[in-house]
Amino acid sequence: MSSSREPQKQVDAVVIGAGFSGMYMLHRLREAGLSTRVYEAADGVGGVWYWNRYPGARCDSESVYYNYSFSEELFKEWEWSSRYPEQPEILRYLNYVADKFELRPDIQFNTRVSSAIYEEESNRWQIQTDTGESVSAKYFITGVGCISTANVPNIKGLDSFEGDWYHTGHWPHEKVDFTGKRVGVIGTGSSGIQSIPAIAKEAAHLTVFQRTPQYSVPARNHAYTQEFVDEVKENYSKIRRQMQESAAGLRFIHGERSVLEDTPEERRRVLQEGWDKGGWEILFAYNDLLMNEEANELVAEFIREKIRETVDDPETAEKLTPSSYYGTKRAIVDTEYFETYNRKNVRLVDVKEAPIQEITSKGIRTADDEYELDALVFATGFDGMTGSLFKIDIRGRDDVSLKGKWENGAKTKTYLGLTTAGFPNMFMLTGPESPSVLGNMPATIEQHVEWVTDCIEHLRENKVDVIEAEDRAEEDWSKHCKELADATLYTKTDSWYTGANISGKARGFPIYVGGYGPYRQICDEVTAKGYEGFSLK
Ligand code: N01
Repeated sequence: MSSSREPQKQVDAVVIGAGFSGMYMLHRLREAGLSTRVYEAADGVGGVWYWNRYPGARCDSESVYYNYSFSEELFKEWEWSSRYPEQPEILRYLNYVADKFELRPDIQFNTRVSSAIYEEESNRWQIQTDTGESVSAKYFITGVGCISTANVPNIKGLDSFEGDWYHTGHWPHEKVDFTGKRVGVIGTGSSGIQSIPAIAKEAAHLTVFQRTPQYSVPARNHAYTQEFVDEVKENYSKIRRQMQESAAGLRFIHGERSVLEDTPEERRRVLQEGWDKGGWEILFAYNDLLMNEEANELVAEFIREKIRETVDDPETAEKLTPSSYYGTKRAIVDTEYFETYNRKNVRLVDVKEAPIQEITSKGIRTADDEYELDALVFATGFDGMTGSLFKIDIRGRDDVSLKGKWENGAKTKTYLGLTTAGFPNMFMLTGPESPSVLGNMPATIEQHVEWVTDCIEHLRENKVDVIEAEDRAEEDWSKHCKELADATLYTKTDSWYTGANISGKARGFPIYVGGYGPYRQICDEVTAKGYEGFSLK
């Protein structure tokens, strides 16, 4: 093992992560002529799609848009089977991409980056891995994902549980067989709502431990027709442009009117049409759903009625009915989620009413009952936005750590969500205060990767050694992000977006809510103005 001052390897760029972002970053940097090393903790590519193998895992953005669009050839040769394909198909796609662009030789698997430290004298990043390697790089780029650090809540007694337990975000590679078992699922976010119907079909009995009910709308997944696939492929350029200009990096355009402008009859027609089409149609049907409480309530009530209509037992239906805003947590799309509670082998336990007190050797004890379980599934989410960045000891100028600079998860300060002052030549793909998780991730990733590549090419062509966000630009950007978020209902809801799901994490909203299309424009303007807001030396 070498010391950080005597690196064994010298490369132009180190990238962390071989998911959607790290893979494309590698491809573009290699094309630009940079020697690049990618470090990946897993033994394969795929990022979140490598780890999230739980039953029922599938994408909630439509497959023909939830993929890379940088290569027309790739876009046209890959065939998606359905509107919302399951995780194995998405992982197959990412492996196909890795092979097609011959990415694997520059990815080091089974290797976790433990620290990345900026060295002032050499103006290089010294990177250490958990395998004892040391490498020096001019550019340090994180592609660690926004929701990749699993949150297993600290519930007393987990160690004593005699059955098997799993977290949805770290699912085993081999099939987990729940046949004949009494299974408990804690959590009813996207992961819980996808896995609960699938587990219920296999297990002898399923107990769902719900703390907060969630809105969910049918996905209405279906196989694609050849006609649709042909239409999408023929219109590749147009679709790519539409996605780039849109608010979420998808083909959805927000409705032009307020929910309040429609008569009750017209509103019901619009919402019913959205419900029948499935997916995020309702979320995009109007222009003020996420801004106006009254507008939101009208739409929320429509979904509540659907829950009551779907669930046979009125008491269970009531427990499943949210009272919060719709869409301010990640809007969920499901396949027979509420219907699952009509099965005889499924029971709902409201743990807000009777909180979980401990996990025992035999199951879960709540304030008013005990539930015997053979297996337990934590669908309890992630330490979002900053969790994976903070797992790495990242230090910039004057040995200041990223974690220290941001104090805690919600006090992030970035410029454009791509860079942060005091951390020269470091870029964060889909970092905090970028549109990232509010948009279609592959689209937002492509924009970041392309911006970073253009930036590095500019630096090399102009013999600039250091790029660094200016304090003032960072202050302004963070303030702008906060003002935009505060004008919405997002910040009035407890969620992983706000950091409320992690105990001790301060509350904030480290995501740019101004829309992906407008964000692209801002980034392009910064470039056009000679990297305005950055110091270039
Ligand atoms: O996590 P979540 P997730 N006791 O944080 C509950 C993406 N994703 O993995 O709401 C009891 O949303 C918690 O309860 P509460 C997507 O962006 C996408 O489901 O905090 N319950 C909540 O019900 C998504 O938003 C896809 O009161 C506890 C649940 O656990 C993000 O990942 C699929 C608890 C966590 O919900 C995260 O989704 C899957 C405790 N101590 C995920 N702690 C698709 O593309 C937490 N909970 C479709």
